[in-house]
Amino acid sequence: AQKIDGLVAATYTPLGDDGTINTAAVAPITNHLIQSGVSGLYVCGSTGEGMSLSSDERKTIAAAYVRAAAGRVPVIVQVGHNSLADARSLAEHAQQIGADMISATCPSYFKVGTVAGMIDCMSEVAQGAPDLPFYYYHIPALTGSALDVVDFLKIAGDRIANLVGLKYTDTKLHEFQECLELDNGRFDVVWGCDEMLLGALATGARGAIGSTYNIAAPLYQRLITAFREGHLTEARQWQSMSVNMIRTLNHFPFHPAMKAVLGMQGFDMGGCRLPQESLSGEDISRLQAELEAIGFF
Ligand code: NAY
Repeated sequence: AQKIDGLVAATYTPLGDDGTINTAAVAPITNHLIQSGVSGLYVCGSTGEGMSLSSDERKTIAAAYVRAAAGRVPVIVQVGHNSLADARSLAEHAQQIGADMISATCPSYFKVGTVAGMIDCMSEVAQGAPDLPFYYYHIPALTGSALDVVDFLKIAGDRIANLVGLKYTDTKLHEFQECLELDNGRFDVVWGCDEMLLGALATGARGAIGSTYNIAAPLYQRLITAFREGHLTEARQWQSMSVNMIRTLNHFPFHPAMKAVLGMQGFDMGGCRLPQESLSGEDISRLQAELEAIGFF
């Protein structure tokens, strides 16, 4: 099966001034991301505010990114939903519109208590798009379900026909390595914590999905090249820049700040949906000054 390789941008959902989705902004950012070396798009995840959109809006945004990518890079649609029926219908839609892969979080209001329960939930979703590779989206900090993913893979691998791996958004490198090495590398396990990319590469990562690849893909490309060529000191310097950049972004609500940076780079993404509070004009100026001070611009 096709594996995820390189940097995949967890894309933003552009919003207009009135807070409705602005599909016209999808093509320009997509072209920019592809030109800056991104090798895939992950749509309607945490970054894309998938959980703050209606299912109709999610379908519209997914279709806009698939259309804009036009087969140049794979598009992975995140379809997780508290209603498994809705998740399944989003999966069906992703397959219909020609997305390349799907991924899903588990329900999160009521927590999933056991590996068997997780397999039941995820197989219902994955069956909506039987022709597409399925990645379980492990993000315990947001879903509150911190099941043992190694156990999940061991059992789910034979129960969910199209399960190919995980989007691993946690910080446990040892667990990530275990998932990667399970059954001689049977599963594609994709890294999701941008500020620890170097550690993940050292542990065996091939692909990574992240929000900051939207604004700084070249920085991370240099990190990967330095690592592959064995220049570890240089690779650490690039990672350290990323850590610094993320620390600065975290002085503000993170995703609204990221959207503001994309605005500074010429891509108007608008604000975020509540509960994420958008930045004021004054905040945006302060963010820009702070990023200039660390040499980002
Ligand atoms: C998603 O679905 O958009 C992602 O999970 C992308 C991964 C991001 N994690 C979260 C929790 O949003 O890119 C990371 C994260 O923003 C980055 O490492 C900065 O902390």
